[in-house]
Amino acid sequence: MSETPILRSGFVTLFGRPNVGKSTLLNKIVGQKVSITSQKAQTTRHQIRGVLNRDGMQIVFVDTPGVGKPRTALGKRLNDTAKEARGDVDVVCFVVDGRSGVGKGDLFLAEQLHPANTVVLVNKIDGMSAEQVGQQLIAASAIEASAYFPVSAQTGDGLESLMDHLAAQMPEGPAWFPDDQVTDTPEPQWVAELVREQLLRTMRDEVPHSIATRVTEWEWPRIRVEILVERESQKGIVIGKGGSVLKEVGTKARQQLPKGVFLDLFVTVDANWQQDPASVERLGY
Ligand SMILES: Nc1nc2c(ncn2[C@@H]2O[C@H](COP(=O)(O)OP(=O)(O)O)[C@@H](O)[C@H]2O)c(=O)[nH]1
Ligand SMILES: [Mg+2]
Repeated sequence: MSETPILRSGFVTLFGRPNVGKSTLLNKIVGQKVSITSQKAQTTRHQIRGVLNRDGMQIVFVDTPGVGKPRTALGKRLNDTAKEARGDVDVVCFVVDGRSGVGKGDLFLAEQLHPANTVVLVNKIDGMSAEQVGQQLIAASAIEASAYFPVSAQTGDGLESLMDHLAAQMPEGPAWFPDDQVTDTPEPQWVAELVREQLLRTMRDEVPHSIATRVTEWEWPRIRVEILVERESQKGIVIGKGGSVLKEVGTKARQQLPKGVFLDLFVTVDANWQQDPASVERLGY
């Protein structure tokens, strides 16, 4: 940790509908994968913090679960998590998807924001024409905010101007994290997340929402991860023929961990984990 006092610091929340690219943005901004991403809704279930240190400044970005209509105890918990994250922050980056277009869902969510500390990010502009970007910025202007930025979380386009803008909004404050720390997700939770990410990317549509993961044993370099599903039939899908799916998931997750880690994955059926607030709580969501 350096001795240089941090003069400006603050919290910036990434908020918006599922799949608009909030987690991809966070990873790009902090320059390291700290939040898992996929094409499925409900990928992000925890509040994930990523820290950006720049000369004399520290910004803590908070990634949140996308907000939708809750149908289960898990869905409700995720919405609460997103709301909590917006409570006490300096800036809210409200992210919309420039490709699918700004829609009613975005406008509905945006009603809860305070325009003075809201910045709208029109994301996914890579591959969009200047005209399309312009149209989406006009559509986004229906959301009351203090600034609007076209960005691409994938290429990093537009993020420099965004960072300059955010830097100017940061109040004087302490360093919330040591300057070599990029995130505060505990290691076991991160390993469980990497496994869940691979499951999300491998499974077809219905199964992913039924899946939860958690580390049950941590005896370095051996880590045992439990995969919870809701139905017996899903257990078969997750394991795959002769264990093929589980093996692929394990291999891809392990590639992102330090060399020599031994990942031991096993599947259990818990019919109600999503409906039962106690289960949701136990899983740490
Ligand atoms: N083309 C493109 N795709 C993106 C961009 N940002 C995110 N995505 C994709 O959009 C999907 C959802 O991203 P994710 O970060 O998980 O969205 P979240 O639910 O808002 O956190 C993933 O498949 C990402 O690869 C972008 O700037 N350009
Ligand atoms: Mg996410």
